[in-house]
Amino acid sequence: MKLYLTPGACSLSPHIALREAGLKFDFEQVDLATKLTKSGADYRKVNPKGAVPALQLDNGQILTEGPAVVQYIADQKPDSKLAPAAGSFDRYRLQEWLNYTASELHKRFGQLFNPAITEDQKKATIAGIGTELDYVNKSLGSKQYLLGDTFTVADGYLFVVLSWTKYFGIDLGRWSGLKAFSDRIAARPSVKAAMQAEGLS
Ligand SMILES: N[C@@H](CCC(=O)N[C@@H](CS)C(=O)NCC(=O)O)C(=O)O
Repeated sequence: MKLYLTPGACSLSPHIALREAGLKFDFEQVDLATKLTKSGADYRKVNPKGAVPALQLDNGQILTEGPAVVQYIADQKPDSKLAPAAGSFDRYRLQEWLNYTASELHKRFGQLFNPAITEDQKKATIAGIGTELDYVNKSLGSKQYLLGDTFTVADGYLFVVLSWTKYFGIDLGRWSGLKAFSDRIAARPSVKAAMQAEGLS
């Protein structure tokens, strides 16, 4: 398998999942500004949407959309428990978190990464993220991970999105549960290895 990624972007989530699952994979960096891969290839030929992540399977198929990619990875190694069994109620709980992270949190951060954002829009977006993080912090409560005692791909994705707070002066310390969660995930060997491989540590 080959993962197309951009250091520190949402592609870090499937990168962590691949390492958690212990799967064999290569990766190639994508420059999101030029849409060129590190080897100079046109990334739009891999993913016409131009966004990372994209996972190229050994049979040549390309899978995109982070929540789908991480579930695919998890299902390659069911014993890793990175995702509850398909069809179980907990699997829908996982999808609930993946979808919330993608469509609410990730999307809102995406607006902040847009250089054309005005100061007023930025303030409103940061306030909206704050309200969402209040909700996530409360839902997490005293649990170690979003689904309870077991790390899943939803935790890896939330960790990556939370890591973007530092770029916009959002103090994660405001939410003690989320700060502890983030520190807990950052200490996992797979996360350290993925971050090192992406040149982030
Ligand atoms: N819907 C996609 C969105 C992925 C996404 O927003 N990727 C960002 C990096 S975190 C990106 O590649 N942005 C550049 C672009 O879309 O041109 C998914 O969930 O995988």
